[in-house]
Amino acid sequence: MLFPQNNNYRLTVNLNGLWEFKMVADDYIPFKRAEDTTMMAVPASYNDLVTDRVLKDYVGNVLYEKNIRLHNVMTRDDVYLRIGAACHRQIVYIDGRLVGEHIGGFLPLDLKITEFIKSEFRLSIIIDNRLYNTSIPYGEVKDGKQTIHHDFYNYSGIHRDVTIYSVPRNHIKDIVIKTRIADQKAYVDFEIECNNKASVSIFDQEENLVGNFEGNSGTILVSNPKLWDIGKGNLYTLTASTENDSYSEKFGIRSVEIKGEQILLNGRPIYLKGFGKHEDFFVIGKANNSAVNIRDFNCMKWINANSFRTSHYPYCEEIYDIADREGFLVIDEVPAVGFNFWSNVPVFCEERVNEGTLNTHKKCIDELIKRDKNHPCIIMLSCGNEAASYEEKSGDYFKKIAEYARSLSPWPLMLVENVNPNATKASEYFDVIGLNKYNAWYNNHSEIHLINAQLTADLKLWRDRFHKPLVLTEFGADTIEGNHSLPGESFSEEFQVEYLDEMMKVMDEFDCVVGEHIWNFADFKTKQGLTRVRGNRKGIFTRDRQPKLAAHFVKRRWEKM
Ligand code: BDP
Repeated sequence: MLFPQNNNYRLTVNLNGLWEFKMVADDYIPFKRAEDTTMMAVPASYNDLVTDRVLKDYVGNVLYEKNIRLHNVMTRDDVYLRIGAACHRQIVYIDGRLVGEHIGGFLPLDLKITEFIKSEFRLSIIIDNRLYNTSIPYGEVKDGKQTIHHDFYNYSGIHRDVTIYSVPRNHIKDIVIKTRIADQKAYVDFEIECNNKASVSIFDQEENLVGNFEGNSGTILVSNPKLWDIGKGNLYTLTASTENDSYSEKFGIRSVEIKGEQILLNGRPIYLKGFGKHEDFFVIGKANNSAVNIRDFNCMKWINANSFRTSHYPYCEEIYDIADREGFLVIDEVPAVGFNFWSNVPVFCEERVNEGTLNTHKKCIDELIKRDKNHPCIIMLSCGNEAASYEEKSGDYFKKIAEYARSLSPWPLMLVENVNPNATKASEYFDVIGLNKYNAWYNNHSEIHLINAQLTADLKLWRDRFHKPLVLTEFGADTIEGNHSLPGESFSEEFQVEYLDEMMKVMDEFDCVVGEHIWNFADFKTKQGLTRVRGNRKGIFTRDRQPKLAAHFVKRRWEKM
């Protein structure tokens, strides 16, 4: 899948802005223009734009509608509609005719609409925010009530750009780029999916031609390559051209391998410093916003972070583009979250996480790889977060997931675990194990003095059973900014510092711990609950991206590392 691009052969039209909007019944079909609509912003979650509970907590279908007029230039070619992401199911109609649908709230819908359009037409998009047992994230709907088992708000609506774009008939459909490095040389293997014959050129950052090739698949040698590395977003551009099309794709030259208990980038062991994040901000909810993205990267650079995990779903393309440019390492995660109910109810069984869930999970991995494959920033694919991996059946489930992902991509695979190391049936199938640890928070609350012995014993077990690299993918304490206490009591800014310090001291003792991702980069919205006062407050930054006390502590630590 290629991101829409403007050039001599391709044209994109952005449809962001105000749309007609209304809640609609499940059997609603937009045969005619909707009446009694209100205005809605795109991209945005609709939940925090309204002042009433009815729409804010709504479970079901909503309609987004707009009249579109296209320039003649567009209607001569093939025309596609792309919705970057909308939670969670999108059904598209043009002038009342069903065009197609896509399930999954965090990856694009990309539909050919050539046969449906005239120069002027009515575009209706129905968005369904319901999550079921065969969805990822996992959810249940009963009597109109949505239950979720994950800890972020079920923001709903169109969250990323809506675009109509034209491409020539017989256009370039996809470009896959893989790089190998040996003896100061790089080999760039590429495949161009196109019925027409392509010529391929590679340019460096200064736009010098460094190599070319005639043909749709091959290898271009780059001598003395400038490697992509942490903090060094050296990017090359591969341009494929045919008799009637052209597409330019950025890529980086770098290698990632897992060796023993280490992750190697360009042959060197690395240590991940950073965060589990969320796409979450005031008013706009889960919508992509370039300004927020830039602020986030600036905060991450300020604090000396080098990496983050896209917990708990694939983020907007733009975020990976920034990471590519800035030399940030990314663990890309699929939304396989909510696979644990924190009770004795079995999760991996016919009625809950089943064959249908497995198929959705695989489809999502497939779509993520198709979308993200050429980003040098991605060093790993995380296939799930905190599943009930102690259940016997989870082993077979995750074995299939890992095999499937490996058949599609060379990325190392991670599973994020929070179970007892002796209990997991799933970790053995993955290259790197992510560990979410909430010592002195959810267990032995506030007893910081227990962290050292407990975490040490735990990490030893993980190391000795698996001999794989371990990344502390989550550890954190809810902290209300401005709440101070001496000595630190839980929820105070002092406590967060002491807690992190104690956890990090233990991590420093283990060579197999190759990364620390604090939970979370910033405070974020969750469903309402007794332990959530205005959401999850484990952020090192507040929701409006200002540092808590711990941010200064972490900044000093990471500066030295
Ligand atoms: C973990 C989840 C994460 C939560 C976090 C917490 O992976 O999504 O937000 O705990 O409770 O269980 O803060």
